[in-house]
Amino acid sequence: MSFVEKIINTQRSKNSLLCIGLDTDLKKIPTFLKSYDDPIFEFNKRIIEQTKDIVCAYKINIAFYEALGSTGWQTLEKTLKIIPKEIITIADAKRGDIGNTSELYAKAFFETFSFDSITVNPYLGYDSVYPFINYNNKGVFILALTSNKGSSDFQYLKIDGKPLYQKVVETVIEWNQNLNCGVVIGATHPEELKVLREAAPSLPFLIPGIGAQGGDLESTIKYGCDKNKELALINISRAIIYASSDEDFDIKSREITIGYNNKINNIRNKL
Ligand code: OMP
Repeated sequence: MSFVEKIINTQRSKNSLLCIGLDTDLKKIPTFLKSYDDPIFEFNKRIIEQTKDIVCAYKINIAFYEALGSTGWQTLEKTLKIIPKEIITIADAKRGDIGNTSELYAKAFFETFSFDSITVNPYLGYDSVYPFINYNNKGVFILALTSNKGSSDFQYLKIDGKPLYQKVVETVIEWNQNLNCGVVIGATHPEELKVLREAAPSLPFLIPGIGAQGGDLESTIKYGCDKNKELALINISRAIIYASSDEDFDIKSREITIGYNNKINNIRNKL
């Protein structure tokens, strides 16, 4: 099964385009969890337990784990083990380096940690991305147009009359021989999202920026989905996982997740 087929199967079986971001920060989790040996794992476990039936993916932002040193890597490993196999795991690592280094990054995230997919920065070009896409049953989400303010510094620069982000998307279509590539496009850029979906009708789009960053859900779904109303993975991190700091924070996160899922599916039904 190709990576794109795995996305489609999971989105259909869960009836969900939602990806929860496990950007788990010791400073933000409920205080009562701090008496556990591994508070971050305890937090992730409860969020996963409460949401695994209503999401298609979990995106683990590696920064939040590597900042903790060796214990962070252990927490990451334990978290990955409790995510059901049919759900897509994304290592949000934003890697990319000269070829032999990228080979080891790919080995780290695809073999040592057995993630299904990774985010990759394309700045170093094809030979830096190839080691990831060469794992043909693993997914590679390539940064095209990021959600942050600084996206305007380089990504909008024109090359042969086209913005760089568009050139990236067009190039990823060429790189996608194994049907295992996708692109990252911020929900904060709805007009650009529309143009990019027209240019790339069958690429998976990982779309962060809903919730804390203020992206508009309606236009994100309308413009980000493919013709079958799928293939957009809508990532939400803080607005879901930090829904409450009470003991029942996980129940609250479930309620918020159901709310987002219903809203997304209502918008899809009207497309
Ligand atoms: P929230 O704003 O809390 O929902 O988190 C967004 C998540 O998506 C964080 O893990 C970011 O690192 C990530 N992200 C962006 O916010 N913007 C981007 O353009 C790309 C990413 C990403 O690659 O996931």
